[in-house]
Amino acid sequence: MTNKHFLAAFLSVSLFTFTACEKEESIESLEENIEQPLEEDPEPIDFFKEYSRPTTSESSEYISEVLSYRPAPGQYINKNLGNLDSAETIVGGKTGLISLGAWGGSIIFTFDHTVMNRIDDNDFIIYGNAFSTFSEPGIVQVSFDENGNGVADDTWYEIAGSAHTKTATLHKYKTTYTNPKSDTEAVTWTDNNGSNGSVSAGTLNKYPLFISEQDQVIYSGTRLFPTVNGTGFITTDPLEWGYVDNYDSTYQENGNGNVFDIDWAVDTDMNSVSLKGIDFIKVYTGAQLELGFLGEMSTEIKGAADLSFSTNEE
Ligand SMILES: [Ca+2]
Ligand SMILES: [Ca+2]
Ligand SMILES: [Ca+2]
Repeated sequence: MTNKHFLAAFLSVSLFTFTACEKEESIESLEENIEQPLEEDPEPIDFFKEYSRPTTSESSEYISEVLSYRPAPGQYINKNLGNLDSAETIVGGKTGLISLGAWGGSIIFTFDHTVMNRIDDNDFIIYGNAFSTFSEPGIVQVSFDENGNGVADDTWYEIAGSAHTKTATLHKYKTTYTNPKSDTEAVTWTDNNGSNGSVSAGTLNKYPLFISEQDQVIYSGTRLFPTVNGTGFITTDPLEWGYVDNYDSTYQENGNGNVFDIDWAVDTDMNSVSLKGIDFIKVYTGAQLELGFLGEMSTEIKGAADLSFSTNEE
């Protein structure tokens, strides 16, 4: 091979290598171009867009259905104020009445649409039977039907009212009620805080009929400690805001109801959560108190409404 030939061969090899490299690079950059859209995060599923139920001209501002009624022991729960028929009276208006019994007794209801979280505004109202000297605060939880199955089996978020940050308030609280298997005996309870007590009001008390075959029932949630005054003539002080059946500062002007902002919802560790709207509302009695002849402190509900329907708001 002459020097000339060698040079020519060397150049052609180099040229080939160079071209090959260039080709490789261009294949790589092509691949990059192809892969790029795949590397991006897939569009996250907007569960709210997917599953929220919009309001239509047929929609009602009031409760459309009671999904669950699980009262705690109490004087009314197996009587006129405590059966499923009375639970149904809170549907479609605000003149029904249902009693939830002692601490932890609950009801879950829904509307025929998703209740939207209005910006910087209250979103729904729950009507109770409190009066100025007598409040029986109930705690509210809200939930969005995030799996779209129409069932309240999704994450619950509690509305953290004014008393939720008080030191006396017990979070992640649990109470076990034991079935006395007798209509005339008090229903005893123990809690996860080492306390115990009973729900008793003469012969009126009964263990919830819906679990009359069950030896025990456990309820969990947050326990509030409202102030009770007097022994004979008993009065109870309202909590500041954020509870049902509670004579707070706007209760009367709101037509005997308590207003709620979905923005008050928190997770189980009391961190604020952001919800666009909710499908299910749960209310449970927030206190465990014996009030002499009045019996147990028990939250009552007369109905609930979506505030976005109100035309004459202040
Ligand atoms: Ca709101
Ligand atoms: Ca669901
Ligand atoms: Ca009441």
